[in-house]
Amino acid sequence: MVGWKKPLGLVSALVLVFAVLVSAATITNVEWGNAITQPDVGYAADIIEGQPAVINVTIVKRDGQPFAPANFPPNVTLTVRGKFVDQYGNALDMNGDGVGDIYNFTNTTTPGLWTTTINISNVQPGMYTLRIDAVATNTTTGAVIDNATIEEQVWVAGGPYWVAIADVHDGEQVRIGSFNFTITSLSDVGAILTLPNLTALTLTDNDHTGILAFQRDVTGDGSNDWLMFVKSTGEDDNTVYNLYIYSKDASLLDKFNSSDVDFYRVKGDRIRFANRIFKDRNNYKAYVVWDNSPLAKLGLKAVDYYIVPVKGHDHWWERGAPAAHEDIKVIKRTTYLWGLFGNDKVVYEGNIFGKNVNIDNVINILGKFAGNGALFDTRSWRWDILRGMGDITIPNGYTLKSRELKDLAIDDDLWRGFNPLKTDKHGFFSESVDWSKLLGIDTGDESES
Ligand SMILES: [Ca+2]
Ligand SMILES: [Ca+2]
Ligand SMILES: [Ca+2]
Repeated sequence: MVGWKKPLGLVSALVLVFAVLVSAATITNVEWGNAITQPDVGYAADIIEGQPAVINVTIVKRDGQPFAPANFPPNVTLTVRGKFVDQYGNALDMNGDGVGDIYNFTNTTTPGLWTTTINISNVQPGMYTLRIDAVATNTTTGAVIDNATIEEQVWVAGGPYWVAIADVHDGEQVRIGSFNFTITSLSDVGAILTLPNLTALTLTDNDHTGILAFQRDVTGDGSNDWLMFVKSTGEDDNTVYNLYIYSKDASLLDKFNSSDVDFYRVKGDRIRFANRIFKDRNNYKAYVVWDNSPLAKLGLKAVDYYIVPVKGHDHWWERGAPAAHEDIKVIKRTTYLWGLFGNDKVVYEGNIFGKNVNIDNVINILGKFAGNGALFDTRSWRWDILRGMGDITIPNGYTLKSRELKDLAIDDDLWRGFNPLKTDKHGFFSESVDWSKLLGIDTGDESES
């Protein structure tokens, strides 16, 4: 008798484990059609209100077969439903009619593949949780015989055009076309804004989303646009707020005009050049921080810096949720005796959006502004940073020069001693930077955007 106990115990344990493993159906894959960005590690799917998005889910039943009517007895009905949920699991109203919305999936001709289209309108942009439930019910007994659930994070964008302004804070004035306001205070508690007519607008984060939102028509087309302060984590793990403005009006991107460029004198002898363009559609702009010290003027020794945006969509991308990417390179060019000796050195390479990048304690570069447009393409949809701007801070004793990136190659005024794009070798200058490649001049393999 004793001898039977152990094997029986083992068998029942195995049965239990097996039962747990196969107890429910599984949603094995969620695929988005025409989401503006696809979900990826660390990034949510990104959809736009007013633009229908397709969701395809692949579901297998508990025995591993496709979750399809043909694989169930005739008295079993299958339902697959999606809904955006609040913290209690209730369906949210995603089209402004006051009623929570359920999206019914239909099964396709591929067994186990279910599809639906969701249309969102009149919702505050932000992160939402989409819950999808697949249920197999015995219609005779009413019993659920199989089920699967999955939750997906989805960023809902408030329009196909938007701008992100990094790291806004108290005391800052924001200007968008004819609309402007001052950020009187901004913190976890909420924001107080001073509008043009000196009325105060108070925003609170009652729903604890880290988003403070309000609506105004900032583009002047008669339709409201969304303005949102989104809490984020800065370079030093500090709390920063990025301002997002969403619109269905393409003119939004042009409301941030470079003619609004500001110069500020900051601490000591430093000067900040605000809102300088790095990228405007397919035009990229480079900046030269030109040494004006007495030694440099005499041609004895000069240290100049070249701030070069890296061309291509791979370097100017945006993922909807708070994540923009703007790549630059900074080359330090040291020249002696009018360029007879010297060297080039890459001193920074990477993203500047939302960062205040310190170069040699000489220059600070903050990627401040990303103007995005949704590109609807038959092959892929994506956000493109159409316009990228930033603040460049340099010391007194330097001059900031700017040129179209392509003109660096032809403009000798921007080079001390000699133009390395025209001359391979000069005196004892040690070549360490491939300028042509850097500027995308001679290689045919640059990705275009
Ligand atoms: Ca509704
Ligand atoms: Ca909120
Ligand atoms: Ca508008």
